[in-house]
Amino acid sequence: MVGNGFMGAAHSQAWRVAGRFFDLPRQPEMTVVVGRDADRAADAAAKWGWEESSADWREVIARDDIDLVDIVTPGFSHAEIAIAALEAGKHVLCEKPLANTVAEAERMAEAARRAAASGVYAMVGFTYRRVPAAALARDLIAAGRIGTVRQLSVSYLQDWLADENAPFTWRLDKEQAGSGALGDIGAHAIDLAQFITGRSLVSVSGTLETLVSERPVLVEAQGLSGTAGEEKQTVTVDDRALFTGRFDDGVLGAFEASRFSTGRKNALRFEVSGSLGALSFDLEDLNSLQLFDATADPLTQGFTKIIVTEPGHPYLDAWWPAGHALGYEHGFSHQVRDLVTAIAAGEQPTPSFDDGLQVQRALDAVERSSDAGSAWKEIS
Ligand code: 4PW
Repeated sequence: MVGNGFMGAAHSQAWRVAGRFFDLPRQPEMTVVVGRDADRAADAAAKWGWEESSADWREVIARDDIDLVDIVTPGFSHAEIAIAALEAGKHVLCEKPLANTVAEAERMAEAARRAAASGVYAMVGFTYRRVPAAALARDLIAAGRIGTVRQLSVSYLQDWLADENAPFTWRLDKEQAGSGALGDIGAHAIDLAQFITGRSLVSVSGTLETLVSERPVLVEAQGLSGTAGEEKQTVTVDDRALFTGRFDDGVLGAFEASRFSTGRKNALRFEVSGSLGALSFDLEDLNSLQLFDATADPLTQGFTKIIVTEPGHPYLDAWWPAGHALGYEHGFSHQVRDLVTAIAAGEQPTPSFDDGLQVQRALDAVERSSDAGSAWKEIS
């Protein structure tokens, strides 16, 4: 695993746990964790259970005992590491968004296509597809349970930047992160919308805005934020992204991504309305999915809260008895399960780098639209 921040912790837990709950065709071995700072990497190895640590990802990628490289670094380094790993014959799991630019994502997708021809696979980490309630929503929509999809809205709302004295972290730096709320969490909204509906966005119209343009420097990182210093640094990304998107079947979707939504901690939400019903989900209540059945008796109909913890629900067979809830971290274990299962079967895992590239193009189209006064832009 290359990277040892917050996402590194989440991925480490998944690599450790997945094979102990799911019956995997191959058992992951947590060989080396890589970090720029050797001491921090060594601490991460000891804390999260990696056999070794290193400060040199190139040396690690060249090793014969490494089969897969998991990239959990900021976006600016994804392309270089992923392409080198694929060319060295290693499978790759890469955090989202796939890259910082469309050009980088195109090179990554091309490298992934070449590698797949010899049975080496790449996957991008849109983890929320693997939240059981989201996977159930996809199944219900595909089965026609809400009829023809007519409209949807997807928002990803957080508030960790609402305090204007919250420090400047890499997620606020265009050079390192590519974009702000748009790529960091809006990318999840786009992927999830496409995943649950089985449709692709083809054009967008959007607006980006930066609400706080200077922040205190970071002294010590912790989770998404950290402790602030005295000096100031300029924010170079968007704080909030609002856009509408047209899908390939003509449906219009509404999207919002913000890290200024006071009181919303990690609210990835969707509501899909169809001719026979509707579905509604909120990641802050992730063990449930709301279903409205428009064909039911009007006197008793209403949104029904499905508790998504039954053994027959997606991914639930490996976990606890019904009603014993899952958390944020389980999506990462499900991701490991699906990735390892696909690799062992010699199949392309999803979402692929081509899927990641398509999301990257959508992000780019939103930026181009915002620059052009919200003009509609094709995703190409
Ligand atoms: O990918 C996203 C992040 O960059 C996450 O899912 C949540 O928001 C957690 O960290 C940020």
